[in-house]
Amino acid sequence: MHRRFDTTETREQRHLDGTWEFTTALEADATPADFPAEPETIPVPCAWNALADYADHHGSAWYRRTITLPDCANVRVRFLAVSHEAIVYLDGERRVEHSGGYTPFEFVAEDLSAGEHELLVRAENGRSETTIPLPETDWFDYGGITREVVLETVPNVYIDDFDLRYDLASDPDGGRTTARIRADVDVSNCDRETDRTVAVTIGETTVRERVTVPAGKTSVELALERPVDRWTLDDPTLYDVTVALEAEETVVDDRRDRIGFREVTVDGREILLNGEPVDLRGVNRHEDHPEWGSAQPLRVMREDLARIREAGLNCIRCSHYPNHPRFLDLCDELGVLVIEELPYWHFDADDFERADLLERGERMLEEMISRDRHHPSVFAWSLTNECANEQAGVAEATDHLATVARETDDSRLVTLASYNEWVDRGEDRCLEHCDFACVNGYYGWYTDEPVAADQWTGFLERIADRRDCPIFVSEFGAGAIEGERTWERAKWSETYQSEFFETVLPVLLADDSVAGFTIWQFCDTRTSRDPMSRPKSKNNKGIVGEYRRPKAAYETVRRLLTE
Ligand code: GCB
Repeated sequence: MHRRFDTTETREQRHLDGTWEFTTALEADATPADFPAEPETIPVPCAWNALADYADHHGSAWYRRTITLPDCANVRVRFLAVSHEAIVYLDGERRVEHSGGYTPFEFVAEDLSAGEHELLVRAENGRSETTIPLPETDWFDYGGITREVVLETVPNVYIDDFDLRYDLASDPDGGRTTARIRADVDVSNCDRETDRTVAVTIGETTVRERVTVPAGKTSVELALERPVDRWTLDDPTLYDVTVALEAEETVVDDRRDRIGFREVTVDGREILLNGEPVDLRGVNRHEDHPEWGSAQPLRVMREDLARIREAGLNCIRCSHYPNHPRFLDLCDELGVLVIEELPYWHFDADDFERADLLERGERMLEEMISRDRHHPSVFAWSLTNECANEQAGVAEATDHLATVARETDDSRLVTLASYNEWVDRGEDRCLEHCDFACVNGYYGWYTDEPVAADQWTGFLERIADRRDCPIFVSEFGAGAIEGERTWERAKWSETYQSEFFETVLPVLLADDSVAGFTIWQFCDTRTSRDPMSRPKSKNNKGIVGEYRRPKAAYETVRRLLTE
């Protein structure tokens, strides 16, 4: 069984999945009153560009639906993702705006009357010089309400959020592990000052603490009575967590989640999971599928993970943005490690200075950490990908983001993906802010010479000379058009791609400075980039095709990693 995100037992919770009214016909300055009398319809969640009618739509679109409340209520509406910019109206009144297509946002409306209410969303997937990501990326900017919308009623005093942090201690012989846990619980009050009891339950231990709102925040310390099983790759143990609000011993509100106990650290060239070196062998994965675009059903996520694990891979870099929380749930359950990333793709110093792009990225970082901090699978936050790391302005922005990441969550590693050229020339000024160094390398693809082991050995030596920390090859790969096989091993053939991994993987596996790698990439993905370098409008570097049919390279990777 699989958990639902945002679970609760006391709140009435509804997923607003289904058919919404929809229009792409409104001008940029339209208001809710302009919504047409006879609109079209669209499913939610859905990426509109995955539908034939809106395949090429880049710009704004409006969504509308009615919600019916049986009684007067306070209502919390949470959007798991709207790509990329959103403005939400309830009964014609603007309630919340959000920028960034991969992190959640919400609003709470108090004292709504029983009966019908109109929910309206303006979504925008056009990119500009003031969006993150910028207009130019190597993935497709699908638009729409691409993840679920959850509506729930909340009582007058309710749990807004909670954050669990823990310290683990093991017996000297490494046997029993005990956990000391701190739960920071935010309680919000929709009306008057009230006393409540906060009860936090993890596994079989419950701890209670009185709290007076609107003071609002309380911290509860727990030492779990029984030893805990650590979350490991072979045995990914998870514990249920309930945070409840009680009034006179009756539960009046609750929120539930799951947590796994594990420690991630670095030591010399190694990344340690629970104190033991872990060999990270992974793949980069975009949220993309020819039929669903970025709004993938759970079945696709499950099948992707099955293919990934079958190939002997235990790690995923969610390139280049926070993935669906259900995907992370699956990684928690299966014992797969995850690097999550912000969509700062190819930014230079001027980009970071434009408008409020640094503050906005900082907010995305906080939203990503706040959403995912209880997932044991997520072991690192990646701040940027291939930004102009040789520029002082980029180094400053990186330093700032790394500080925010560490202040918000000191239990995970911080990294970013640099590029082979800057590292080779000794010009990278950003990797020094990282706990481990991710470097993307494209020797044997974006170079004139065919792939050769010594290019890679030399490259790894040069990184190791420059950075005294674990080295992680975050991208390497070659394009292969599905079905293309050639005798002469020409670029773009499955033969070349397969030979590429046959050559490079053994070098990475044998090098002690390399703590891990993520292959570029899992499957072929749609892109809006230059068609000369992206045949069939795809990034063809998948080791499986767009429909997940294995290419020759998949079999090579599987053989090298599992046999
Ligand atoms: C990269 C980028 C990635 C691209 C990939 C490629 O370095 O990080 O987003 O898609 O190379 O295929 O060129």
